[in-house]
Amino acid sequence: MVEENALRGADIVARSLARLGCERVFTLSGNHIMSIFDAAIEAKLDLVHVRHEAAAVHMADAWGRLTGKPGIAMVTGGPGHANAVGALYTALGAESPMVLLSGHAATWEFGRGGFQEIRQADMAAPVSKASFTATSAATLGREIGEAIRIATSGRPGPVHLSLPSDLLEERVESNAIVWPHGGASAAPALSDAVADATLAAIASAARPIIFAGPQLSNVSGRALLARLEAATQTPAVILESPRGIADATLGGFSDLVRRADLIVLIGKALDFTTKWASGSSFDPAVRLISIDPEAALVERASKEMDGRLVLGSIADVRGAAETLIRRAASVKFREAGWLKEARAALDNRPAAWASIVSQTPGRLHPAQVFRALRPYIERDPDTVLICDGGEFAQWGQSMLPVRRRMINGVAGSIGGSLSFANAARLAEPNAPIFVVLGDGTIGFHFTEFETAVRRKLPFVAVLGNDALWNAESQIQLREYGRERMHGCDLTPARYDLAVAALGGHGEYVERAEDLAAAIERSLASGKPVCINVMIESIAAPVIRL
Ligand SMILES: Cc1ncc(C[n+]2csc(CCOP(=O)(O)OP(=O)(O)O)c2C)c(N)n1
Repeated sequence: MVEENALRGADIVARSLARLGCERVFTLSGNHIMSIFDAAIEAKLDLVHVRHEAAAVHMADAWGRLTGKPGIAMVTGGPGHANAVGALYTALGAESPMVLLSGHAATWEFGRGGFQEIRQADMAAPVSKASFTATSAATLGREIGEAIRIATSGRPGPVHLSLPSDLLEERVESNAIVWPHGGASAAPALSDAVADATLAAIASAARPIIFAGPQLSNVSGRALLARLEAATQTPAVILESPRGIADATLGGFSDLVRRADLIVLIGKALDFTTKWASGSSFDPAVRLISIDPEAALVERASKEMDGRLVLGSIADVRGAAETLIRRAASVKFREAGWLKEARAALDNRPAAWASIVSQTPGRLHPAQVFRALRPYIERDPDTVLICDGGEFAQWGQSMLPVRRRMINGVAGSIGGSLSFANAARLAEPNAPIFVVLGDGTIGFHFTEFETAVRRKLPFVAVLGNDALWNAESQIQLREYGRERMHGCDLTPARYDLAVAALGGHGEYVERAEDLAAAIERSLASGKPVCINVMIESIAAPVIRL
């Protein structure tokens, strides 16, 4: 307990978070941050403590993606920070509004070989929007506010702030404390003139396509994009997978992209996922429009397109979409033929998938798993679907409806899903939550099942167990030949029993006809669940028109 007329730096941090509406903190304890744990009692912060610092970041990332509000992760200095940093990579790719608060050696230890002292801000810089170290106890609140403001403004993303332990212990007179101001800074609005020029380019194109990024991948973003598609008669597609235009979610779309004559990027980087709109996947004459809150991405598009950028504009993504929809009402667009063709390509799935079965006794084909799972994902529009891993998850992405979905994103970083599920359950006490993941992937943060049991966070993880890191194994098969496949094998471990041992519920499935009952029992258990489904090792689906 501290006297109210003089607060510790730690109290300023905890109360600043509470003032800014961040009452939940994903964390793992450590010397440098125990003062904040102590201060969290008066500030009434809910400390969700986990089993690896990266899991705390993954949870803050998922919280940011699902709620649109900043997720907060807090870890100790040195090794705790180092463990957390890797997970920032995923949050950066997903453009997730989140803040990593890391404890840090005391300021008087800087550069002197202090306990767990390392240049933390430098370490986190490449994987965050901003990365800095607090400079005084009195201004800790302002710096927390600044970190949150940067994370939630413009193109959202992770921000790191290190908190030296002596500043957290220091007492500051209440009249000297600089408390944070809330709020994000809005990116500029798309001007009517640029909106009209964009719409004119779309109207005069024969086969335009709109690509959006993670900022529109939540429920409201998808609804907005659907309205933009309808208003402009132009296929509008989210690219959020590292497989880009070849993402199994997009059916046979990659074959159709080749014929596009105009691509409009709205909050989507011109990067490897778009194949930089060049090469054999694109018409060499295709033109581009880039609308993005980040000037550097508009500049990149201009440089890459070398004269084929019709226009670029720095603007807020959602506002831009709304403006385009509003002004599209007075524009005449082409007949619906191209849009119909594009939607047919996006919905295209081989007819054989409806009946494909395993050739291996005791193992299911991934298509059998997702045929059984589909009705459970479909029956509640609030269902959160989390896909993680390689080939098995790709089957899931292509066969399950996309409404509220989280995938590892353009970062292509596997392993976050069990943490995502925990955060999703905290954000959504009642929605069904399913995870689809591979047996390699489940190992990264397996003990998050213990967090889930401890915090009573039920979800159902459907594990495709082929005793293999199959995605990489498929690369070896393709590139180097069957006889050179090695280093990717696993055991057919009983992950279901391990989850039961941690206090959750486990199911083991070797036959397709047993899967539905296993899902029913899992949902009825009210516990965190692993359905360990033995599957054949099948390559990810490739859909051709
Ligand atoms: C953090 C990270 N490490 C490694 C990889 C490379 N990688 C991508 S998919 C994959 C295999 C996943 O195996 P599993 O979870 O069993 O799924 P499967 O492909 O067998 O369905 C690996 C190792 C990655 N993308 N991210």
